[in-house]
Amino acid sequence: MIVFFATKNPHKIREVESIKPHWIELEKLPDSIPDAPEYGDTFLENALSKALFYSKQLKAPVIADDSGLVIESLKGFPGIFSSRFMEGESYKRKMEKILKMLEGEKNRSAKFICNAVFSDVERGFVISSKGEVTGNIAEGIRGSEGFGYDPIFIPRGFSETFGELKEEIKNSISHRKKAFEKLFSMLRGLI
Ligand code: ITT
Repeated sequence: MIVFFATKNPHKIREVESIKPHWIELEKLPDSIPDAPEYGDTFLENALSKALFYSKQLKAPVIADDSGLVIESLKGFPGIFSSRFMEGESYKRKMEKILKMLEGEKNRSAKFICNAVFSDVERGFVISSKGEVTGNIAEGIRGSEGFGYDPIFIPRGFSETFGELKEEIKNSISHRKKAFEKLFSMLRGLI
């Protein structure tokens, strides 16, 4: 089954390429397509709006992912603003800012959340799933694997950050892995 991945983030495509089953073939969005609106208050609302917007535009099955880093002692920040926080600045600057906000904080608990959505306006159905990976925010920026906030996130059970762990390890335990594994398995039962 050919499915468009409604994302402009190449790192997400790389990860889902390695997570997806063989019967799913991922197609990139055409360059000419406008950006989907992202006005939701939750990861689910944003994932739904991306998937529905592109599936209507393309008249084809689409998957979308809305995800982010949720830090307990910052009341869930950056959360749905993970990408938009300090927009235009490098992730190094964004991570430095977060580490500064956590200076002296003992509670470093955090999680990555991913809401994945499949939408097919022609067949007339939408399904969604959620994945989380819990862990802690490191004391410094470590490693260059992955993307975004990976170099400051230590998944539970490990001492390395996602920036230090090999991509196969991240892709076997991540929020994205859990969300898309469930999504594809539900989809398998429906088509
Ligand atoms: P699309 O909307 O085009 O998919 P985006 O990167 O803007 O791309 P989101 O709105 O879902 O996507 O924002 C996700 C942000 O959350 C992402 O840019 C990172 O800053 C952070 N994030 C999500 N998953 C992550 C991961 O696996 N590792 C590190 N950071 C992640």
